[in-house]
Amino acid sequence: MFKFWKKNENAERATENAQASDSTRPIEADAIATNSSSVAPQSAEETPSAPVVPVIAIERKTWRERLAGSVFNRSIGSLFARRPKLDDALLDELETALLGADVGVSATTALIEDLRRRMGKREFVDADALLLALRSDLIALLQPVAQPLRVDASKRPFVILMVGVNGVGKTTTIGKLARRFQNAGHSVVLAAGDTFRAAAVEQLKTWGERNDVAVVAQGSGADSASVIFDALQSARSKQLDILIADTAGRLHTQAGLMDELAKIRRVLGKLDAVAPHEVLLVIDGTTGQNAVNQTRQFRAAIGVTGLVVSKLDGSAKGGVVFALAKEFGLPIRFVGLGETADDLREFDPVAFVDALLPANLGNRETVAT
Ligand SMILES: Nc1nc2c(ncn2[C@@H]2O[C@H](COP(=O)(O)OP(=O)(O)O)[C@@H](O)[C@H]2O)c(=O)[nH]1
Ligand SMILES: [Mg+2]
Repeated sequence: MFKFWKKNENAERATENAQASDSTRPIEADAIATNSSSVAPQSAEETPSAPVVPVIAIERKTWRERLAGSVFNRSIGSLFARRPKLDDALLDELETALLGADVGVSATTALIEDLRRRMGKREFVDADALLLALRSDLIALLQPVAQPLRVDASKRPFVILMVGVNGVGKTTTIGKLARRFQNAGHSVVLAAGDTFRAAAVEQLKTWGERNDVAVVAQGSGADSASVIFDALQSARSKQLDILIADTAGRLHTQAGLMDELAKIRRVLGKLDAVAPHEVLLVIDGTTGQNAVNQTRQFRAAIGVTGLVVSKLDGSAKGGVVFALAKEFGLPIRFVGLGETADDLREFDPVAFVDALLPANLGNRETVAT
């Protein structure tokens, strides 16, 4: 018995190690799979007698798997798994857990106040009922920001500018987006606007080669705005549908780099007065409350039309998504649930909340699958 348990523990550790090394491993071409081919075998394993699994159920299963390790999932999940009494102490514990999961003071206060008021009116029979109310409050908070990116075909090429601090996942997200748009039948070109580091241009070119997408680059040290301008000109002459432009990571303290973003907009404006048509700010889901600061700064420097929250798999706390929704109300276009090309998902509040607060706590019926 002991041996068997030990073996499992080792297996778990091996998986953890594999996951840890995964995060530093470059993405291999053969690791890129379509949504259906990567998730179908898992569901087939679990339900051998039911080969037809609704796509939405498979999708939600993936969200649950990827977010299972989040602080939100663990701390709030274990709080309710203890089957607590319905009292003020539960609300206090819940408040602490929400703050600890990066939900932020403003959103946490609003959520707890709503639950306290309804508890006072004896709306809940037990803690499970309160959990259900929390889940629907969380979904309601996110629903207004769940606005998918729609490529306006009248803007051709549709220009997407990717911004954010260093290492958040801009270049990776561009690779994922290129793949997604190509699968949807769009022609795509990428601009290597991160001219700060030679490695950044190479990284984008690798993604381009993998997806058979052209990359416009001038090498490191070039002027970012002029690279993106060239790419726009070339995309126009080739009548391509979408241009996605990479930029160097920058901090609000780097005034010169922040000014560069304004310059990119100015220069693009010479060809297309309303370009870029989408400015996507990538936020690393593991950064916590600093994400709020970053959003504020980039919004002031260039204007942001949509967010991508990356790295929600693994060690993310998960709660920062609520903080951002409450603070800014900016559309959350996509979330990153892993490093491969099929790990970019359109933001789905129900799947997200279901994954953070497991459906086996409380009433399963409320979480639609
Ligand atoms: N686990 C995980 N890693 C990601 C995700 N998105 C990006 N990364 C990793 O984050 C690291 C930095 O990404 P990169 O695209 O180079 O960031 P950039 O500096 O903003 O361009 C790389 O190792 C990526 O593989 C994600 O959704 N999940
Ligand atoms: Mg990059």
